[in-house]
Amino acid sequence: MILKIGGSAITIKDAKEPTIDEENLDRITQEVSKYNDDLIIVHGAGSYGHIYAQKFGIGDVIGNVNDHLYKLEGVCRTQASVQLLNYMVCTKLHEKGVPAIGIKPSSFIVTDNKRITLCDTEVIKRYVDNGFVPVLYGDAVLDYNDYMKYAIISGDQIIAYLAEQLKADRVILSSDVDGIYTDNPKTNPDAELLEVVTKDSEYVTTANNDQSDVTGGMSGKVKELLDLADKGIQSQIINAEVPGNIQLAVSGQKVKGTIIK
Ligand code: IP8
Repeated sequence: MILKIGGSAITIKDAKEPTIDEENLDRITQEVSKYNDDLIIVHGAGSYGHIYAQKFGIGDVIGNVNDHLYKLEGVCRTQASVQLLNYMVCTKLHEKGVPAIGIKPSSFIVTDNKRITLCDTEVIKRYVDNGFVPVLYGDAVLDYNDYMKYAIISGDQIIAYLAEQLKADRVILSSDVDGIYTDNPKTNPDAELLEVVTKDSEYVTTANNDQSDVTGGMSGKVKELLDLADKGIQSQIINAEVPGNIQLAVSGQKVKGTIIK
């Protein structure tokens, strides 16, 4: 099983600087610890990644030499910040008895035009086979496109890639909303949660303007998951902010949310 823990659930995403949501991290890792079969966790970056990625314009076309120097600093700062978050997530998982192994995506993934092209999953697979729980995350990586040189990959792109390569049985993506709606539930009281979304569904994904999200928020997630569904792997979006949801979902029980197939 591949589980994405949304960055908006474990960090305060609209904070002005990287800020952890201690309470949620503690609860979510506790819920995850109830699962004891093959598992890969991927977490989002929340305020640990998006603030830097946006400030330094990582993934934008590089202008002059000074701009390149600025981007170098940005890649360093983004990587260091999300790695720190990963360390905190893994440490919390260890406290709950989960054999979590932090794996730095930028050390073995290269993108081409922001899509993963180089990524050897053998190490991840071997960790899983030995009973570990690899924990990856959205990161700033090298990109083969010489105009941009660097890119941000979301945890969502990573889960879709790993799910396909490692033939995952189940993919769960937890975020800070219940799922996908027919319309914006904040502005339309008649908006309904869709239990199932396919590429033919009519749905609306909302953006929260207070939060910097360089990887496309919910619409980016749905796109990744619809592509995955096209390859025959269905997934489920659930709300990690609701206590008990992750535990129910990982144990295969019914949870409010949206299935993408
Ligand atoms: O939070 C974004 O990953 P996401 C990664 O899964 C960075 O979209 C570094 C902003």
